[in-house]
Amino acid sequence: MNVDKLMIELERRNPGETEYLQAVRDVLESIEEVYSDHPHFESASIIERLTEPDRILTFKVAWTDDEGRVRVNRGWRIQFNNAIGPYKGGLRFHASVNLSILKSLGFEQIFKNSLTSLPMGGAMGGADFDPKGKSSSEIMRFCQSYMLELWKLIGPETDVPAGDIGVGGREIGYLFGMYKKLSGEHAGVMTGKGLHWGGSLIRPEGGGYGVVYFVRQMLEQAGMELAGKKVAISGFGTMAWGVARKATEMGARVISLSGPDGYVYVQDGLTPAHIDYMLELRISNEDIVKPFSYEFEDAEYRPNRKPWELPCDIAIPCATQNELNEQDAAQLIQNGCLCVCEGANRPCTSEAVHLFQKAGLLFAPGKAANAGGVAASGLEMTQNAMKYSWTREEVDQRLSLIMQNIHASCARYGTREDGYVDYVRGANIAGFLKVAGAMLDQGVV
Ligand code: 2IT
Repeated sequence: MNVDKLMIELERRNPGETEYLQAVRDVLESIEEVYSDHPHFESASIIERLTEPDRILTFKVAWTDDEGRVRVNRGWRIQFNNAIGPYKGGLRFHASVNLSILKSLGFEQIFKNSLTSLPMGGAMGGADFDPKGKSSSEIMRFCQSYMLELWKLIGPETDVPAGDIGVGGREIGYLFGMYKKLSGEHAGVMTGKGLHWGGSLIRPEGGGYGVVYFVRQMLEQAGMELAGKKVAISGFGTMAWGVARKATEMGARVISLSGPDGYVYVQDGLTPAHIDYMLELRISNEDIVKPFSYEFEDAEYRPNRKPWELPCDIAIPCATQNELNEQDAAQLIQNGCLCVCEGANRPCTSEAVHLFQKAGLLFAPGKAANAGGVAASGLEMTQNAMKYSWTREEVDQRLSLIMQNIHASCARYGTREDGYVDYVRGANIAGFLKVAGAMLDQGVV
């Protein structure tokens, strides 16, 4: 495999899609060796086939705001690869959404889902709709209009969307309601559903819990433990909430949260009251963490700054792509950080990742570490198929086991001769081999 040559061709076919091209390059660099070791990958053009999504639906979403004005957004669903199971992945509603970002996320999702060991292909979708400041009725009308197009593409055995940034339980409810109306079926066509209509216990927490289970494994492998560690996190959404809950429960001290306008520093660590308040912030559609400093005396609001300036043992970026750059990485390293684990999808720039690895920090990419979210989705699909619900403990146990297995796969393919585990390389190779093997078995389709 010649990575540069493949990238030139990809750039020609996908001009300007920076995020997507970077996501592909990172995977290609990791798998170069195993690809060349197996000539049948090359002869079956596995890379060329993997980097071209099976299909992309782009559609208009017209809806009426509370003032009676008609608004128009653009919606997408990218069905990337279904070699190992039905297309599976989130929907993101955010002003920044574009085709390149969704393709980068959809591409990553193929490998992430493969790592979970559950039968799920890769997909991603969303809209350039900004939920900030919108009323619940506006959100409902938007979701209904979105589903008017999406429903033709999805199904429990075809494509099973879930949430992502801007799409939580409320939005899944509105989307699912419209799907049910249009299809006439109460089917397991989405995950993240409400508990009383097909949802799974631990799905909302799954992503965050999974990240903490993964960090526990990384530390254990390196002869350390989570209890007593100082943890800086960014974000304030479902992922940050789940991480804060589980890390605190396991005896770590979580000292920050953040929004686009700055971060909140809590010296003694978040308490259950702080963590519960995170849910209120989300429900109010508030995208800044400033209200924490009104609500809690011990929460210090630091506007227009990032939590990566805080001395900490562990950093867990849980906000969005490229939120942690080279300077942030240098600062964390200088402050003696031991471990960086991605809660969000691609929050660390490639330059930041290289710095962490060069400095010998433990670093885990989102496609391995945050796979607990989609793994819990997979467990929701299983329960829907059985028309049964597992208890909280049953789901949590399965999730914990899945995260242990993902860690073991990363270590298996990513451990260097000097003993350092390159989790990026391990995750990419383990995720890739399974999908590539399935594609080979299934012929040219
Ligand atoms: O990034 C992710 O893995 C998700 N947004 C969850 C996807 C899913 O289908 O649960």
